Amino acid sequence: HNEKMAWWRNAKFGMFVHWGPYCLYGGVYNGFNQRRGGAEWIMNRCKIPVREYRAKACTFNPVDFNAEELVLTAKNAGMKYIIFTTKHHDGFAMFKSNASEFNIVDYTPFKRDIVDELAKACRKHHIKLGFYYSQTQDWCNPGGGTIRKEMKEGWANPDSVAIDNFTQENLGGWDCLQRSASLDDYFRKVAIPQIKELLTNYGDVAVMWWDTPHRISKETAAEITAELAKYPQVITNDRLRRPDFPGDYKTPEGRIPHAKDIERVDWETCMNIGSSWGYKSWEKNWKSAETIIRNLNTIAARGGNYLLNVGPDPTGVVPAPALDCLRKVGEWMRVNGEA
Ligand code: JFZ
Repeated sequence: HNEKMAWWRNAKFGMFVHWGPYCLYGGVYNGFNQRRGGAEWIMNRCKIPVREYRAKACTFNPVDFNAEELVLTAKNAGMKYIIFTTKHHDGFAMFKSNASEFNIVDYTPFKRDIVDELAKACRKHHIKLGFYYSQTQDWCNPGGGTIRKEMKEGWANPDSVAIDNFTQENLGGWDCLQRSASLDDYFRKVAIPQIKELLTNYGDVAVMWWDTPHRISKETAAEITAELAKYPQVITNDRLRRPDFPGDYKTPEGRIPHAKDIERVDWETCMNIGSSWGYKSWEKNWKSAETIIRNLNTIAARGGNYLLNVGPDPTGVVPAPALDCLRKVGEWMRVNGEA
């Protein structure tokens, strides 16, 4: 355990990247700004039907994406690792997958395996690469899990799609296509095969970053854990299943824990550089470089890591205010940080 954690404990600073076809909406649906939640949640928040969301994903063509540029943006800011959303809750795989055609290579005109390009660029520039993978929630693959199924007042488009009544807690969401298979089918046919693809097709994986530990069974979590055991270098966070699969480190979100609560525990605060994980076209609340530097220092002083998120836009580039902030952070690091 200590051996595989060594690089991670030294790293202190990493880049989180939330990127997928949700960036095409940029937090706007049918002319309305999404009112709540991150822009990566727009499909769920606005109850966009599976067919419609898939049609949108078909147009994803981020021709300006350059993996090396992204990796160098991180490296120049003093970051030592990248955690990339290989599949977020929308179910779209940013890598070539044989388990679901809903992936960047088979479903879009772009046809490039983004995870592969990132893996190569990270190896070239000595940056560790970890994979965010939404293991239970999957809104587009049949049987995938869903939370927040119901429409609520105040959402951007309360009448965008008719919602029928749900009877089984652990089955899909607002669209009958999601309920055409069971959650168990989804794990067997999509999630577990994709996790195996991620662990085998891209060289050494530094971290598996699970998310939303809802409704995954103990058996399924154990099966995934057994698969991971074949790759002893892989570090995992604490969001596979709670509370019996604690992983290697804790993930306080958007906040910096007090030192007295986190003694002798590995932890990583994940935080946005703006106000949304996924790209939001109308973002106004960009954090200043001063804020980021102060947070990084507080976190490092308390023994944690800082995972700072950026959300590339539909063309494949990180928004200018974020780049500007990271450049200033890098300047500070070169003067005050450790080389
Ligand atoms: C989850 C995702 O739903 C979200 O889109 C993003 O990927 C984020 C990093 O993780 O959201 C969470 C997860 C955990 C908490 C809050 C939001 N939490 O523990 O407070």
